[in-house]
Amino acid sequence: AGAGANAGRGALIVLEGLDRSGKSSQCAQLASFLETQGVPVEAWRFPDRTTAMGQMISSYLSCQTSLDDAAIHLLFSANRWEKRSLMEAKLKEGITLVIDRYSYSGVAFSAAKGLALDWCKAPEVGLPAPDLVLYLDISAEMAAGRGGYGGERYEKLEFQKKVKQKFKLLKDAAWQNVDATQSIDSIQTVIREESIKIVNECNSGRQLMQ
Ligand code: DGP
Ligand code: NA
Ligand code: NA
Repeated sequence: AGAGANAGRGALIVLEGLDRSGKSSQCAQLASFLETQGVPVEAWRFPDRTTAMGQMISSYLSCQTSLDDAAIHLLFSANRWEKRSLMEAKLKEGITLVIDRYSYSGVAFSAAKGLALDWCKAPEVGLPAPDLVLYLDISAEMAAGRGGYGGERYEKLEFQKKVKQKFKLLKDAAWQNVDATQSIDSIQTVIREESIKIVNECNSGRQLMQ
């Protein structure tokens, strides 16, 4: 089904979690599933490393450059803002967006460095509000035990423990905890059920929140 077949708007679905929580493969599987159901869908991720700002972020994450904690925080946020009008346009057209990380990572990772939570939240205010946040809940120890930390800046057990503490402070009305210690298939089943519900709600005409 094309976007034209869609009566309402697309849903903004965000997957969040620690590094190695399994988000990226769950996002890809969810987007493919929705496609098979005839839902117009795109899979996105933040940071979007393809833009000029995204390249600066990527260079910071791979430790090729250093940046002040506040400056990199604002750069991550700006990387979401530069996609705002496109996000809004897609949702209005009826396209559902499945996004690997969003403002919640933005706040949790910077607050884990010791920046004040409210200061970290401020630049995120006004970005499109997610309809559903699926938080893949796993301990930092278990995520680290899966191996494959790629050696990027934040991929260290002690830091991930702090990030997890901050994520716990960010639960809002759209937030759903998903037990990410289950099998990949069981996690995907839960994610599909929750996503289909929200896609149908949005499709049936609820207006895009400003
Ligand atoms: P990913 O490409 O999803 O593996 O994310 C790269 C790393 O950057 C990962 O450790 C999570 C972190 N991250 C993602 N978004 C933000 C953000 O907005 N702010 C900060 N400080 N870190 C972020
Ligand atoms: Na990562
Ligand atoms: Na990832």
